Amino acid sequence: MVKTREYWLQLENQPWDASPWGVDRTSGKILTRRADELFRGVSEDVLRIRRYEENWAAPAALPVNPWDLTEPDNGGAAGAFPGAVLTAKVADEIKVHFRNMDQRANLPAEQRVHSLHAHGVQRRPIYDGAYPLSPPDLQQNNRRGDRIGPGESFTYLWSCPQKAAAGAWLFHDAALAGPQSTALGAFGVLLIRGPGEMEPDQPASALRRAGDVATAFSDVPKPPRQSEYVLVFHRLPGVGLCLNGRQTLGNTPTLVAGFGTRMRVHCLNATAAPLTVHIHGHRWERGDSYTDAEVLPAGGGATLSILSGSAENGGGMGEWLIDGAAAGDNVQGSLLVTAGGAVTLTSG
Ligand SMILES: [Cu+2]
Repeated sequence: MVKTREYWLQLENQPWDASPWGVDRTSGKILTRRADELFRGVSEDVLRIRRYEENWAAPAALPVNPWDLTEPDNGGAAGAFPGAVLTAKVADEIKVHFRNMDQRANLPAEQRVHSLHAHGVQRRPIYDGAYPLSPPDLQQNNRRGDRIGPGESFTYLWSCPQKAAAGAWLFHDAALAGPQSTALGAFGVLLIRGPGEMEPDQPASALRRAGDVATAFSDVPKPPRQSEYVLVFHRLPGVGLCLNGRQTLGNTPTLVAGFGTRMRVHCLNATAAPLTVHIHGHRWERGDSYTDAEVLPAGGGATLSILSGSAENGGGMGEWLIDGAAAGDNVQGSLLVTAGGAVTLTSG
C-alpha cells in the first residue's frame, strides 16, 4: 500500500551566528561578540526552509542530528541547518506544502520569490520547481511551482517508486534567484530509506547538560548501536565553507558514536563547486574498493557506511576530525567515539 507522507515547510529569513558557542577549539580561544551581538554573524539575513507541524501550526522542534554534541537549541528558535530533514520509504508518495515567508526588506521583488526543487525523486514538471519550466498548475489557481511569491504557498508532489530513489538527497530553491537563495541557506534534505533499512537509535537523554563547556561534557548518554547523521556543506556569504551552517570546531558538528556503532553518514554538498570530505582514521567501501575520502559533486552527496572500530572500517575510541575541503577553503567537524558518561575533549 502506498503511504503518503505530508510535510509543511516554510521559508523564513533570520539572522545567523555561524559560531554560536563562542569558542574556537582549533586555536583554543574564546571568541568575542561583535557589534551585532553575534560571534560570527552573517552580514545579511540567512534563509531557512523550516519544518512545521501540520498547517504550519508551530515550528517542529526536531534536531537535525540527535547525536550532535554541538547542535544548538535542538531545532528550537535559533534553529539549525538544514532547517528540514524529511524522511520517506521507497514507494511512498511525498506531499510538501511550501509557504514563502521571506520578509526581507529593501530587496528587488524577484529575489524574494522562491521554490522547492528536489533531487532524487520523481515528479511531473509542474512540481519540478525549476525556473522557468514549470507550467501553471490548474489545481492551484494556475500558480507556478517555480515562482512562489512572498506570502504565497504551493503544494508539491514527489514520488519514489523505485529502489533507485533510496539515499540522501538535497532539495533547494530553484526560482530565478535560486542560486543566491540556496547560498543563503534555502535548502533541505530528503532521506529515502530502502526496503529493510534500519531506523537509527535516539539518545535516552540530552547530550549537553547545563554547565558543560566546549571541551567537557558531564553526562553524554550511552551511544547508539545504529546511527545516522546528516552533514551538509554550504558556503555562507562572508563566513565561508560551513558544516550544517556552522564554522570552527567547537561549533561545527561533533557526532557521537560508540565502539561497534553502525553508522550511516549522509554527506551532502549544497555549495556550487565540488568538495572533498575525509573522516580521519576511518575507511569505507566504495564499489569494490575502500577509500577514506569522497568527492561530493555540487548538489550531490554520498552515504558512508561505517562499523566503528571494525577491522575493515578502522576508527575506534577517541575523537576524529571530519574535514571538508574545497578550493582555498575548509571546515572541520568531528566524530567522537565514546562509551558515554563524562567526556573531556582536547583543543589547541
Ligand atoms: Cu539542484
